Amino acid sequence: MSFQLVFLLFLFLHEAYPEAQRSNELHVVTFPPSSAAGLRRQKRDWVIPPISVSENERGPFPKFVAQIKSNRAKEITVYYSITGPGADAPPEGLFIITKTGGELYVTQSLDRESQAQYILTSHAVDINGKTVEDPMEIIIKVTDQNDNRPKFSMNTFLGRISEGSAVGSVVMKVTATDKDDPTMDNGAIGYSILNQEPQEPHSPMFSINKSGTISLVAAGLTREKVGEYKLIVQAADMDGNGLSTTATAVITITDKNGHAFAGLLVRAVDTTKGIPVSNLRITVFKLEDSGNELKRRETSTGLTSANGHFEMSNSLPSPGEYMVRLESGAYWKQQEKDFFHLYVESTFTVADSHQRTINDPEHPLSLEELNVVEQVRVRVNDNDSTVSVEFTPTIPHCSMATLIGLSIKVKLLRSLPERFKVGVLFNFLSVNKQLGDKERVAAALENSHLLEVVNQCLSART
Ligand SMILES: [Ca+2]
Ligand SMILES: [Ca+2]
Repeated sequence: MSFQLVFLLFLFLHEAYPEAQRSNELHVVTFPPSSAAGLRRQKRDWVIPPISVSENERGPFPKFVAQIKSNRAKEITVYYSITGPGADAPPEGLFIITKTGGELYVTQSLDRESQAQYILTSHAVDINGKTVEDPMEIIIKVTDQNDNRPKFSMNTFLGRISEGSAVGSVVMKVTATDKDDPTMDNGAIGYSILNQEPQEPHSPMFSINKSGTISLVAAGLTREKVGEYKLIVQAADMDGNGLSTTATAVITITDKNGHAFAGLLVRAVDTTKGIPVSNLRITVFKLEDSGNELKRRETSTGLTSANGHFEMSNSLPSPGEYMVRLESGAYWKQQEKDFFHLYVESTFTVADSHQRTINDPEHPLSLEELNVVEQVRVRVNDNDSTVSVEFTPTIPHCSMATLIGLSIKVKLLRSLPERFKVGVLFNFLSVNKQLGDKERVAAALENSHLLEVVNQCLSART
C-alpha cells in the first residue's frame, strides 16, 4: 500500500516540470524535436527558456554557460555552431561553442547596463555539413547586479514656496536615476531628507515622497524669519536602503505676491564653466556725493558661500547708488588663467519702492493729495512692460506741468525694473511732446538745477 503512494507522488512531481525547464536547470538546451521532413519550423508550444548569466562575473574565462544538445547525437556525430550578434557578428566572439561538445561559453565579463540580452542562433550539422536540426534561437539574459549608485540630475535644485502656504502644498521635485534594473530593487529609488537648515520653526518642515516631490508638512513659513531653507536630499536604491547619493535642495520663501527679495543677494558664477564660485571676496559700497567727488562707504563685505551666494543683508538697503566689487583675481590665478581681470565692479541703484509720494513743486501737499495723480489713471501692462500715467495739474496750463510730468517720469524710471517703458500724459500737447522725447528728458536731467528741483519733489518731506 505504502509503495503505491510513493510511486504516485513521483509521477506527480515528474509531470509538474516541463521538459525544457528541467533541461535549463541542468544548463542543457536540447534542440526541439522537428517534424518528419523538417517542413514545419520549431513547434510553437516549445519554449526555450532564456539562459541567465550574471553581469560582472569573474574569470577565469571562457566560462561555461550551457550545453546545446541534439538528440541525433546518439546516432551520428553532430557538429555545433552559433551565429548572430555576440557570436559571429559584433560583439564578435563574446560567446563561443565547442564544435563537437556543444558547450556554450562566455569569453568575458558582461555588463547588463550596456546590453541586457543576446539572441544567438544555434545550428547542428552532420559530418557532411548537412543540417540535422532546425536552427534554434537561444536567448541569453544578463541578470542584474546592484553596481550603480543613483545619480541626481542636478547637484543643486532650486524651489520656492510662498509664506503662509497650506500644509501639503507641493514645493518642488528632485530627480535621480539609477542605471540598474528598474524592475528590481537594484534600480528602485527611495528618497529622503537628511538635513534641514535652519531647523526653524520646526524640523521637519518638508517631506519627500517616492517620486521625489517635496511638500510642506508643517505650518509657520515666515519670510522675515527664514528666507531660505537648505535641504540635503538623499536618493538610495533598494527602495531607499541601498547605495545612496545626495544633493541640495534650496527652497526660497517668497512673500504673498511671489517676491523672494529679502535683501541683496549677489551670485558669483564662473561663466566659462557655468559653476558657482565660492570664497570670492565681495564688498558692497554705498556711493555718496560729497562736493565734487563720489565717496565709497563700505556697507558690507564677505566671502561667497559654496553655492556662490553672498547675502548683503536680510532687509532692503536704504535707497541710493551702490557699487558691488568682486575680487576675482585669486580665483582666475587658481584656475591657471594668464589673462583675467583682478576685480569686477558694478554700480546699481536701490530705488525707494515704498515711497509713493511725489511732492508738488509749489504746494506743501503731495501730487496724490492734490489729485494731480490718481490710481485710476495709472495703467500698467506687465506683459508689454508699459506704464502709463495721466495727470491733471491743479490749474489748467499750469507752468509747472512739465516739471510735475518730469518728476513722475523720473520717479517711475528710478523705481521700476529697466524693462518698463514709462509714458506720462498730460492733456497739453507741448508737455507731452517734451515728456515723450527720450533725449529731451535726458537733457533736462543733465541740467543740475532742474534735477535738483525734481529730486526735491521726489524726496521724503520731513
Ligand atoms: Ca543601483
Ligand atoms: Ca547593474
